[in-house]
Amino acid sequence: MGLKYQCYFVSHNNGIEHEVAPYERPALSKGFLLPEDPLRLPEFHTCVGANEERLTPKWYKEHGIELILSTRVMSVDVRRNTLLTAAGETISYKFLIIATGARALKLEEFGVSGSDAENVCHLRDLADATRLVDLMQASTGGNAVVIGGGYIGMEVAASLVINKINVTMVFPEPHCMARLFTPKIASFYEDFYKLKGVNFVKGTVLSSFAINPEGKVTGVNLKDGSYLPADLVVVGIGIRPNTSLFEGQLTLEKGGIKVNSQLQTSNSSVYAVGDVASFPLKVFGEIRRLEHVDAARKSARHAVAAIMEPDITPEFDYLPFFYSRAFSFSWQFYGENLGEAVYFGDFSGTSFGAYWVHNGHLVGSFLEGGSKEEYEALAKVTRLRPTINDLSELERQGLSFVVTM
Ligand code: NAD
Ligand code: ISD
Repeated sequence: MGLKYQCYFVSHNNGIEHEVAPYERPALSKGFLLPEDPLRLPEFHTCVGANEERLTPKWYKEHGIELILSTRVMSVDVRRNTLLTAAGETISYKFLIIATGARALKLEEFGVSGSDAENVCHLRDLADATRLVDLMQASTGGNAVVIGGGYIGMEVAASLVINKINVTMVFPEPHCMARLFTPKIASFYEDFYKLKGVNFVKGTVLSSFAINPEGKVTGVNLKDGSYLPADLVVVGIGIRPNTSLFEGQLTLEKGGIKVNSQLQTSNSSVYAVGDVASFPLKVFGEIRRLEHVDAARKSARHAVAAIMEPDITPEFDYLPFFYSRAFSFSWQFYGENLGEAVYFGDFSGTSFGAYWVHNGHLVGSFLEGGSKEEYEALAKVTRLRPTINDLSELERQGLSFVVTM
């Protein structure tokens, strides 16, 4: 086939990240952190999560794809269709797919220094996760502070508890997963985490690290004046797309590289996929950038189809999908959390959910503890955006509304 596959990683350090073939990041904040039977490469190379072929180095070779690892792209010239690598090699392309993803935000960007201390972790790549495992093993019975109440915060807090570490979570919002959850959904998870011993400190942020003469963080000072002792700190305060190679060359929007409904950027030879791409979300009629593995997989697949078969590839028509797993929980969300939330199921049990109704249409749905069939029905019906005239009838029908539709 003679296809040249340029594999470009942006990472925070010079760890093992650069030496391995692409992998599924969701594993890093879940199975990778478990104390027993942890997930390790090659078990989670790219696509394993989608029940497809595992893309090991052997797979790339067998498919005629040159996988260039340990190589940083220093600059790109989209007018000349070339990349320049740190090794001084110029690579020409007919088509370029940008999949540079995003980097973890650091507290330094909020004026707090010290996040490069040896016991402060971010979690974005394999090197970060490997370091976190080592630190967890050295901190059994000790105290961890988790900064941030989003995906990383919630998934890592659960793993820390499972690793027998005392956890305090600190975040500025009134409840966890503020981008997605309503207070009612959040309180279900927070109550469970509290039963597991997790302490929540909400409505404040860190003001400084307390650092000992050896350069180790011993605690964190919060803006509300309180102090939390820490043997380990995990920072999960969001990400920023890696766009710098393309700034001034391609159109940007919503912090990402703007693409059309074929994932094509403002330069027709260049496509962008995954966390870095801001794409037209047809269902909502606006440009969005989504940070989730499902959007990454599907946008990548679509970009390739658009390159290979431009005449028959339809517009990318994506329904936002997010999921998470922690402790024994597993939830899925489809669509958007706009309008009024209508709850169903047993919030004191193991399965419950919510619909979001906006301007008389069901636009979003959430389910904890569903079966494969229930999640499929949820996705199918949410995509249809059915008219909802009576919220109390929707509440009464609950999950059967989507299952029987
Ligand atoms: P996030 O956006 O999910 O959550 C960020 C959290 O940090 C929020 O609670 C926010 O209020 C808080 N925060 C922001 N500034 C803060 C500050 N100065 N002090 C304290 N808290 C602060 O981001 P994340 O949890 O860091 O996750 C990073 C990325 O990884 C995201 O793109 C996320 O979607 C992805 N991820 C997804 C999954 C999943 O889909 N299951 C799992 C892990 C990571
Ligand atoms: O599901 C996930 C997950 O765990 C991530 O880290 O999606 C994100 C990535 O940002 C998607 O590439």
